[in-house]
Amino acid sequence: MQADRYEGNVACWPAEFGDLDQDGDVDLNDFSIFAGCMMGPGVVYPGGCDYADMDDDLDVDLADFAGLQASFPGV
Ligand SMILES: [Ca+2]
Ligand SMILES: [Ca+2]
Ligand SMILES: [Ca+2]
Repeated sequence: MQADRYEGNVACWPAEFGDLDQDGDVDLNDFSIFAGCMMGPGVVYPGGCDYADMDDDLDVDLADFAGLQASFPGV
């Protein structure tokens, strides 16, 4: 019997908060994506930026940046 249902790189693991490019870490690449998505409070973010909306209120602003910062290792 082999139990090989658990593979190391399964993509269905919930994305870590802040990993905007979904490469498994939170680094400066994610920050640069976030910067391109940040439109300010109350402004609906452009398509593809849903991961940058940390607090899920349909904009990308400083509140979301705080969420990203909290995910950044070493901060
Ligand atoms: Ca990343
Ligand atoms: Ca907001
Ligand atoms: Ca938001």
